[in-house]
Amino acid sequence: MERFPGVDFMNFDSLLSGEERLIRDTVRQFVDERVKPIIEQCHREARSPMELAPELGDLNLFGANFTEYGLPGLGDVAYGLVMQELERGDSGIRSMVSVQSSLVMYPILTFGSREQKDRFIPGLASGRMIGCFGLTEPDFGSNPSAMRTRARRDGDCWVLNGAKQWITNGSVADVAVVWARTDDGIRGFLVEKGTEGFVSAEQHGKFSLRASVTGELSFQNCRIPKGNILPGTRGIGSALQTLNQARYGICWGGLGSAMECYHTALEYARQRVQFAGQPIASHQLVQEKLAWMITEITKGQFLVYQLAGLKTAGTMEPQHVSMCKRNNVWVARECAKLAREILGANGISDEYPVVRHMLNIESVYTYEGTHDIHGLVIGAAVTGIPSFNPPMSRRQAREAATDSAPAAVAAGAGS
Ligand code: TGC
Ligand code: FAD
Repeated sequence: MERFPGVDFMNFDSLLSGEERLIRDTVRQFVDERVKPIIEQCHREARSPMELAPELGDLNLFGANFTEYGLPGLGDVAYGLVMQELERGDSGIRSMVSVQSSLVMYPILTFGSREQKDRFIPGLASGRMIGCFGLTEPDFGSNPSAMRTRARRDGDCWVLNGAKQWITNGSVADVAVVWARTDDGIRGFLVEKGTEGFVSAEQHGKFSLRASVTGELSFQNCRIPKGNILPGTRGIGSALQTLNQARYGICWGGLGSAMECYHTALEYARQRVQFAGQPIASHQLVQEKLAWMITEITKGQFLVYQLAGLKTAGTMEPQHVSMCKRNNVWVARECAKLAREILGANGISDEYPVVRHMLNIESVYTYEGTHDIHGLVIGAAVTGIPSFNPPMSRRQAREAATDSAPAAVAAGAGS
């Protein structure tokens, strides 16, 4: 069994404590021994290796950065290194852990009642219970604030109507954290598998994240007990606060994917001989590609290390996470492309991990906020001007400043 030696051009390891290195190496070994031998087959069969969930639970990797309920309370660097190593195995494995930890356990621990925590956290931590996070809808991806899913209070119940799409683990989850519009703004709800009026189905035909289950959720007069609202949720901000946690993991995860592609390309280039008995690694054009990859990976490492520092200090802002997610996933995407070129025809074969990472990264580039949406978050932070909505004409802007704006817009007034 080949052991992954790590990618460390500028002695990044010197910044890590002995404990952080130990945690990283434990997960690295798990990935080499338990993920790598099965992952290409899972990818071929479009099968999520859910059998790994209890093993991940036994390694305390679900909710690893929380402290309640005996959870290990890993520091932010150690937690990031866990995500890095898991995503080196496959983005779907990192997704399995980050959805469960950051998108399900975090909102329950942060916004939930004591009863909800007692009921769900131990099962989720052990990997014997699976959770999912339903925010995206068929018509609302980048703009979840406009969601249509509704929850209406009726006696001792909440009644949900609507649909969610592209939900990681959606069709296998025991409990779904679902965001819905109420008379009191957007709130989070816990919807349990088997609840009448709640149906989930697997989405097929994905050419990316094939080793991860993606599902759609539908709610038709689905009645859930009033105690299943997450009482601390207040508007879309609670969902976005939750997303920050998962995006933080992806910032590190992207580096794991990039490292695997870089390492594979370097080894291949050293061994593959073309023209006059020389390895392709001896050619300047190949070296330039490797130099680009290792430079960007190294810059990405120092970027996330600083992000971890801000998170630990409590000064991490959403735009910091956006910069790191946007940059490191883009680096991973470019590294996958360059590695694939270096591998020639072998670059499109699943005998090597590169093409799987190349396909996976398209999802990672899109989910948890697309590359461009994160660019706009950074743009809004530096200019003070949010530009998510298309600019209005001067006339629309004038009308928006008056009370007659809705009527004028409804009447078709425009540029
Ligand atoms: P906006 O008006 O800007 O903000 C509304 C309120 O929320 C606050 N806020 C945040 N709070 C914490 N963290 C953040 N990142 C926040 N961003 C905004 C904001 O301060 C405001 O608070 P208040 O008190 O003033 O009301 O909201 P907007 O509706 O204009 O949205 C902005 C935008 C476009 C950035 C946001 O909608 C966005 O991030 N869109 C991307 C959607 C997204 O990322 N979806 C992910 C779905 S889950 C997923 O993909 C899981 S994949 C998992 C896997 O398999 O790994
Ligand atoms: P759209 O929002 O329709 O965007 C399409 C394009 O338009 C993008 O390029 C985007 O950048 C661009 N665009 C949109 N608005 C603007 C703008 N204002 N300015 C400039 N460009 C813009 N969601 C969940 O809730 N839970 C999950 O567990 C989950 N898991 C997922 C798993 C996978 C494999 C995938 C692929 C997606 C998952 N998602 C999940 C959904 C994901 O978060 C959304 O796909 C993502 O937020 C983008 O939404 P969209 O696909 O509807 O694209």
